[in-house]
Amino acid sequence: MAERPVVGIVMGSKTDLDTLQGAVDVLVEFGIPHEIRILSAHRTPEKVLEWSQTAEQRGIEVLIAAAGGAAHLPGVVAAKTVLPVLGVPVASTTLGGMDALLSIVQMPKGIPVGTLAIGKAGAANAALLAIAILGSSRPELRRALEKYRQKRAEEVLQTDASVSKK
Ligand code: RP5
Repeated sequence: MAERPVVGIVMGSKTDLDTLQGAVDVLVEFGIPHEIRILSAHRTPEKVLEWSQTAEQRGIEVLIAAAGGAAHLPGVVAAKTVLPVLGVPVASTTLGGMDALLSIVQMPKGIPVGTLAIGKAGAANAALLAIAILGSSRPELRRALEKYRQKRAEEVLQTDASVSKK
C-alpha cells in the first residue's frame, strides 16, 4: 500500500493509548499506513474539528475515534466528515465504559458512528473493520483478512486438539 495514511485514529487522552494499542497493532500487522492523534472534543475542540474536516483531503479513508469520559468525540468527528467513523468506547470511567458505549452508540439519526465493543477488543475490531472497508476496493486486503480469520480458526482447532487428547 502507499505510505500515505489511509486510516486516522484519534483518542481523547493519552490515557486511552493503552486501549488503542490493539488497533494500532492490527493496522501494523496488515501494513496499513495510519496516523494517530490525541485530541479532545472538550479540551481541544477546534483541533478536533480541523483534523476531522481535513481528513479526506489528507487521503484518509476511514476514521477511528475513541473516548472514555463524556464520550462525544466520535460524534463530533462524524459531524465534520462523510468518511466512515468507527467509535471505540474506552473503559476509563467509574462506570467501566458503559457510559461511553451508550453515548457513542446512540447517535441521533443522520450522523452515524459505527460503534464497537468497550475496550481492547473493540479497538482491535475497529481496525479490522477499517481494513474490511478499505478492502472493498482492495482485493489484496480482503485476502489478507481471510488469512487472518483462517489463522484464528487454526488456533482454536489446535487448542481443541491438544485439550481433547488429554
Ligand atoms: C476522555 O476522558 C478521554 O477519552 C479519556 O478516556 C477520559 C479521561 O481522560 P483523562 O482525564 O485521563 O485525560 O476525554
